[in-house]
Amino acid sequence: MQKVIFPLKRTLCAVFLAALYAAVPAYASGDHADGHQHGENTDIGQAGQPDKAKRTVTITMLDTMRFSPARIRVRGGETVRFQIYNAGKVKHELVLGTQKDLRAHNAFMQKNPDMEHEDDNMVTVQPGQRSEIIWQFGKAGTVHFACLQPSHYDAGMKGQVAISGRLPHDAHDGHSH
Ligand SMILES: [Cu+2]
Repeated sequence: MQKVIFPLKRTLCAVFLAALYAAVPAYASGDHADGHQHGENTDIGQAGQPDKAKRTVTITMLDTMRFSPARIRVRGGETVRFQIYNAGKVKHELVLGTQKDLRAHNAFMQKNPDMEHEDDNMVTVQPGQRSEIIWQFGKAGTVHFACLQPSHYDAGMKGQVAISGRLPHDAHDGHSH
């Protein structure tokens, strides 16, 4: 894979991301469990283990600035293997995050358009290529995803993962379908 990384910009991005995610645990870890959530899930989950991924979801990136599908449903605690295919002719990304983080990150990316960045919750996919994110979702709520290539997010290249209650075999309330 050809990749040009500008060390300074990459560092800036790493610092920016570290600041972003450092701000999250105050809500996510819940030392003060007051249920104060504003409807925003601050727990986006964590990098998943490949052997725990029972389900594969294919997401296609399109030059119409869309992800297909853009709405995905998972269970709380579920580990999903996302196979992400760029069917377009330009580079796209998929970044998982809270809506607030993605908006902030997007604003930052507009000012630093050459920046390459990578972490467990994101991939950059060249035209015609595919990549993968294995992700374990946390508690019920919504995790957002977006392409942060310049102007793509603003053009609507975004989607949502709706997380429902925990997996049936994790529950102890006898609820089943
Ligand atoms: Cu894009």
